Amino acid sequence: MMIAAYVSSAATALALLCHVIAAAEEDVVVLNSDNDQNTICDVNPYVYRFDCHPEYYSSPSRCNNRGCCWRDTLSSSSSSINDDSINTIVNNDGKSSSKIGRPYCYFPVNYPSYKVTQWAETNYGYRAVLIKEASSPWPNDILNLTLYIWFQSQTVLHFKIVDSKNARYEVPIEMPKPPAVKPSTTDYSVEYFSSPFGLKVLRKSTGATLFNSIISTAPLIYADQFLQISTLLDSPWLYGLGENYGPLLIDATQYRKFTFWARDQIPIMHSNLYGAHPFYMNIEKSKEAHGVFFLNSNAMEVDVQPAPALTFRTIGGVLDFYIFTGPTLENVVQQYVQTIGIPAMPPFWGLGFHLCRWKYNNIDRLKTIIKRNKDIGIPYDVQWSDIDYMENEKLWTYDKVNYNGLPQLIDQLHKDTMKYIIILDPGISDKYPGRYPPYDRGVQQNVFIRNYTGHILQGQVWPGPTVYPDFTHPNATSWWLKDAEDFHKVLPYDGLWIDMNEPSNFVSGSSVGCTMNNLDRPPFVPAISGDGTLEFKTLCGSARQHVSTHYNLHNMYGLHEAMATHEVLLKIMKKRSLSVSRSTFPSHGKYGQHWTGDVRATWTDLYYSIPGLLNFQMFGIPFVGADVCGFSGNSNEELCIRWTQLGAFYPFMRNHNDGDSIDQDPGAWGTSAQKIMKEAIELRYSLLPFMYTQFYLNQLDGSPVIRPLSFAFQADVETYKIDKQFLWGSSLLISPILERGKFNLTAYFPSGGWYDVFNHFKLTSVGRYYYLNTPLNKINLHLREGNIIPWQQSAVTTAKSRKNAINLMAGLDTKQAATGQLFWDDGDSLDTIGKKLYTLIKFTASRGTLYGKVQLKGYRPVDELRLGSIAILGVDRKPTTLLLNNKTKEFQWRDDVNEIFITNANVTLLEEFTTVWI
Ligand code: MIG
Repeated sequence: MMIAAYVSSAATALALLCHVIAAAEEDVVVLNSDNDQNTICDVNPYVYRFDCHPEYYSSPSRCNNRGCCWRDTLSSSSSSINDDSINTIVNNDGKSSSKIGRPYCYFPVNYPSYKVTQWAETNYGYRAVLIKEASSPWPNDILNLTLYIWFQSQTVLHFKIVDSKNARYEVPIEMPKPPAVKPSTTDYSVEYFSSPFGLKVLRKSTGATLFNSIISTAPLIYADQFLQISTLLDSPWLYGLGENYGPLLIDATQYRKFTFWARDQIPIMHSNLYGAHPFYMNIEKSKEAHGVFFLNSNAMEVDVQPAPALTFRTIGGVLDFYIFTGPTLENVVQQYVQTIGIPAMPPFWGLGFHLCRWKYNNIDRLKTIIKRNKDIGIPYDVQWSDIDYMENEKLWTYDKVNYNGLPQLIDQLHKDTMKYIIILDPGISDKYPGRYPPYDRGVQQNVFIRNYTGHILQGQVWPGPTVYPDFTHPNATSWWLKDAEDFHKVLPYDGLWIDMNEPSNFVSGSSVGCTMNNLDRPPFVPAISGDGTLEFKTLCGSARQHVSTHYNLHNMYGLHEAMATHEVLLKIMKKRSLSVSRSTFPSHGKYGQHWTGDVRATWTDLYYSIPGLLNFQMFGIPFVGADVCGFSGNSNEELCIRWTQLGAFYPFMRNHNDGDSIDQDPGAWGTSAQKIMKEAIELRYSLLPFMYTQFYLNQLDGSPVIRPLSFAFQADVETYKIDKQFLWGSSLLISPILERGKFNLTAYFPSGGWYDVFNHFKLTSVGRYYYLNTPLNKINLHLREGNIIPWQQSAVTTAKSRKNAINLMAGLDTKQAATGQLFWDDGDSLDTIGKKLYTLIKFTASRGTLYGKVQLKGYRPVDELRLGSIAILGVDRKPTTLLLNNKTKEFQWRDDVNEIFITNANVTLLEEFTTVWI
């Protein structure tokens, strides 16, 4: 492969490469070094043209002023890569679109850039000095940089490029600083190019590219408010770069721009959404995988182009990267999640069914809805209240007129072993000074965000004029706690829902607008949605928070609110709880959960909910769901049925919709729809022991709880793009219907045996698509051979279903073997894993036996963990005798599917048990 890298003199460059291996000769295209405009602009194939004018309105003269090359026609020597030959599209209204094509204005080779003047080995890795002589076209260029490279572990490399002279803003989250390891022990090696500076990280075993900025046509730019670095990818297969709406696989044979700026934005394609997660994974040509995390919280964009390459372009902070070597996708996620933080363990009840809507408007309506769903026996753990429970939308109040009797209703829910969650918005009304303690105390304790002039910034949200807590302020958590505690005595909620925390603002910037300073009018704004300003529908960048400016901290507003909320909930509940947030940032999973916001009640949104949730598995927020049946617009019976069937497999299942659409709770539909929805939710409840065990596994190493097929079948390229099916753990395959009027499906089955969970027939695939008949009441669910699933009968709440016997379904593989496990604790105590207050049972089937071994017996409930039925699927021949714990036990045999079925083993799982069939 050709890489457009350029050296004016290969010999000088090589002389500087003292401690590291030189970039391999064959990677370097040495062009003529005369500075002839045509030669240096002759960048071919054109996929190596990197955008030199990412702002709106590029033109030949603007391009020329930057010393860049302008070509608006295809070069004759272009490759055949599909290209729509357009520059950043400028819409009629002058707004940019993030759909991009080949740039017209691009960097020539030999564009002024940094030179490595020192390269030193240190006890943690390397330290280098990068110097540049000429300034870039962006103001306040920083000419003297220091590069640090830390060999953090065998699989994690960390590098950072900072201003050598002045400290700059860095993301204030806690990152592990493990002692460095010896270069000889790492999976990666590092190379650099000295002029122009470029850094390359390779996989030692294969030479695959993990990071490579040695690109002569993509100079490093490091100005105060414009920092850019490009990297070549090993292959066009990409995952990540969220929060986004679209397919799972990002195809880097196409041009694409991703933007990162937390925004109250209905999920649509090519737009920045509620959260920012600058993390991607790249599956290499050899099918191994690595990940790259850009630790930066400023507004940014990432260009994808078919070199294939990525360009990170941010407007603040420093360049701070982590590289994870995998080599499996699963390993990459584990390494990333362990770096940003293992998620909070959810309470067991959180896995139950949640019901919500905006504008029940009064308690009678709320009671009616609760009743009609309970009356038809919907398993139902959690009722939520949206903003209409509040008095004039004021935080920490409830409407004593329309919701008269709400505390009593919550008591009743609790008696019925249900839970209750309320919404909170960050905006605090400033309309009632002297009469509204959350505001008055907030002013006293100085916790509100201030504007540039030092006055409290006023915006506008539901209650009208509002001010915004600065959750980075040292007083903020205790201020938040006081109201949360007092209010909990009034309305004993069990969890909190933190909405609007991008933060959202109905007036842009503030009620008096923003300034014209460089934080509100930076020299460059990424192609974010809205009117091209940072403050659109949020606060001014120039606003001041305790730790830094809002310009720097904006993307972390939701994270900081979640941190405070998590702490508050711990203090009040002294148990596990939920704080479900709309805006998120890396490390959020440690403090809370997420839902994907205002999805529409459409089939398209039903589909994209899958890649959406799969992405958050990679971002370390495994407890995530989309609003079942859709949030905005009227749902309809068929859509709501299919959404409930899919939602039954979301880690977080909540039916919620907006105030102006028709009712969509299960009880709202016709009786046959109700029945199908009930069956879907019952199926979910019956599988919760298995799902809960996935959350335990997530605690151990950050593994996802649901997975794309590619995670379990990385050798099979066909799986890379599959995002209409997914796995629970790595053993249950969900193949939902995602289209209207469709009653059959072609679903992919990776190579191996798959048992239909309902009829127990085995499908043996060589890795191809199969046709599945799927009438309206059917869910396609397959158990991968070699796995044992614990499950139990559903009940109306998880508190009740937890008491039911644990049943086992074992799908034997061709060697008559299978394994599985069950994690069990009381469901909501803190740190049961650390304190060993749990029970873990491993199940093994092998050559005519199936047994359970207790690994740890830290939780010994008297009324739980009885072993009920056992189904053993795919047994090679009909046994004559079956022994359970050495005693003959009656069993049934199904000849058509070769299945042993024991109706009720009736032994405790707290002791070892053995089944033998002869
Ligand atoms: O401006 O609280 O995403 O779930 O129902 C809308 C009302 C505010 C947005 C949330 C949605 C919630 C709604 N909220």
